[in-house]
Amino acid sequence: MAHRRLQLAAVLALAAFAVAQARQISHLPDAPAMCPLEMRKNTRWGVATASYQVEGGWNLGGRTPSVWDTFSHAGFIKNNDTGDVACDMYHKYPQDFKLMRELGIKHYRFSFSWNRILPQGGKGTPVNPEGIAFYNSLINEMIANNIRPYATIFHWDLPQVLQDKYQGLIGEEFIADFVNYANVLFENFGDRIRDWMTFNEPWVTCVLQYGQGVFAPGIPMGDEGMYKCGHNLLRAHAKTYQLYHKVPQAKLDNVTFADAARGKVGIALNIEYLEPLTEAKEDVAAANYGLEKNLGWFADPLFFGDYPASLKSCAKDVLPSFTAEESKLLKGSLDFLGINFYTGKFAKGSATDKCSVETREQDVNGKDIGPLAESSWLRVVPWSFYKLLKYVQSRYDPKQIIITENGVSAPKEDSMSVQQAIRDDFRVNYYKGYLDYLCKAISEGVKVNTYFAWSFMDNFEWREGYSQRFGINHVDFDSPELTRTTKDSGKFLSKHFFRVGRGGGVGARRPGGRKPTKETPKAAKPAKQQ
Ligand code: GBH
Repeated sequence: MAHRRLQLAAVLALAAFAVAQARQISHLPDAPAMCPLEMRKNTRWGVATASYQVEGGWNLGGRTPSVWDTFSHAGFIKNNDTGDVACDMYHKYPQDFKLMRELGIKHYRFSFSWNRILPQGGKGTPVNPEGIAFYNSLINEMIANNIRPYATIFHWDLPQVLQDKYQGLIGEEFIADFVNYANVLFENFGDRIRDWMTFNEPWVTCVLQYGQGVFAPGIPMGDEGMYKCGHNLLRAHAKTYQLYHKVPQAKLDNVTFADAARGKVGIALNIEYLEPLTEAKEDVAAANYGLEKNLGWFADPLFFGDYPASLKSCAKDVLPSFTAEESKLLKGSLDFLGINFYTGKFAKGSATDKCSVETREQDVNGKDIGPLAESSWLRVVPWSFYKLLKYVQSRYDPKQIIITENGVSAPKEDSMSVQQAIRDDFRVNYYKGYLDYLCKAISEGVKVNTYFAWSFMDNFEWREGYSQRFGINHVDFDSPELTRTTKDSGKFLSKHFFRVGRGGGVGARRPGGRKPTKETPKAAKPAKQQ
C-alpha cells in the first residue's frame, strides 16, 4: 500500500511538472508567418560559439596564451573579466552536447584554439597531442549526439608567440603559419568535419584588432596596418582553400582533403546593412560604398579576384594590390559564403566627398531605426536582414550562403535573476522578426540553407566580458557549476526550428575519410544476429 501511494505521488508530481512545463512554453509565439513548415524542414538550424568565449582551461593541457589571454590579464576587459574559465566547456562539453540534443540541435559551429593545437604557433613547431586529444573527444562527443560539426579555424585568438614574433596578421609570415595550422586541422579532424570557415569576421580582426587596436592585441596600426592585415588574411584564406581542394594527400590515397570528406571551405564575414538615410543620390551612394568598403573589401576578392574599384580609389595610398597570380587564386576561393548578421543602420553621404559614409541610428524625423539591445552597436532591425540578403545574392550570386551568426544581447539581462533572465521576450521577438525576414529572402531565391543562432549560451563577450549576454541558454556565472538554463528564446527556436529542421548528415563521409579504390574489397556483410 505504501508502495502504491508512493507511485501515485510520483505520477502526480510528474503530471504537475508536465503542466508547469507546458505553462512555461505556452506563451511562446507561433512560428514566424513567412516561415512555412516545409521551409523550416528543409533548412539546417544550429547554434554557434567560439573557443576563447566558451572554453576556459586557458593554461591546461599544454595550451599557451593567445593575444586575448594577454589582453584580458592586462585588465583591458570590463569588470576585469577574463576567459580563463569562461563557460568551462573544456570540461563541460558532454553535458552541453546533451543539452543541445535535448533542444533538437543538430548543427554546431565552434572554433579551434590555435595555441591549444600548436603552442608555439608556427610552421615546423610541434603539434600538441593533448590539444588534439581534447578536440578529438569534443568532436566525437558531438557526433555521438548526432550533431554535425562546423569549424572556424580562426576566431580572433592568435597565439601570443606569433604576435610577438612578427606582429601577427601584419607579418607576411602569417600566411605560411596559418596554412600550416589549417593543414594540421585538416589532417587530424578532416575525416569528421566537412564544413570549414577559415576566418571569423576579417573586418573585426583587421579594423578592431589591428587598425584601431581596441581589441587584442591592442596595438593600433592605423589604416595601413588594417589593410595589410586584410591583404595577408585574404591570401592566407586563398592558400588554405587551394590546399584543401587541390593538393593530393598521400595519406588519403592521393585524393584531396575536399574529395576525401566531400567537404567545403568558406569564410564568415560580418556586415551591418546600410539603408540610405534619404533618397538623395549622395545617401544612396554612401550606403552602397559603405557595403563595398566593409563587405566588398573581403567578398569582392573572394568572388571576383580584386578589391572593389570604389575602395581602391578611396584607400589608394594604403591599399595593397594583388599580383595576377594571387588574384587568380582568390577568385572563387569559397564553397559557401558565411554571413554574421546582427543589425542595420542608416547611411548619410556627402555631396563633395564620395568616400565619406556617416552612419546613423535615427531617420530624418529622429525616429530610432529599431529598439536598442544591451550592446551599444546593436538595434533590432528585422527588415535590414532581408535587404542585406537580397544585396548579397544579387551582387555575388553565391552558390550557398550560411548565416554563421545571428543574435542579440537583451537589455539589462546581466543584472537579472536567473528566473527573470530566462523570460527573454526581447530575444524571442528578435529571432521571430529576423527569421521571418530570412524566410522571406529564402522564398525569393536567396540561397541560405544553413543558419546558426549566436549563441548557444551566454559567454565571454570580448571587451564587455560577461556583462552582455547573447545566449539562448543562460549561464549562471556566479554558481560553481556554471549552471546552464534554457531561456524562452531557446525554447522558441527549439520548437519551431531546431526540432523540425534538417538533420546533420553526420557520418555521411566515406569510411575512414578515404575514397574507395578498385582494389578495396567490398566490406563483408555483418553476420545476422540470431
Ligand atoms: C560577433 O561579432 C562575433 O563573431 C562574436 O564573437 C560575438 O560574440 C558576437 O558577434 C556578439 O558581439 O562599436 O565600432 O566597436 C559581431 C559583429 C562587429 C559587432 C563589430 C560589434 C563593434 C563595433 N561585431 N562591432 S564598434
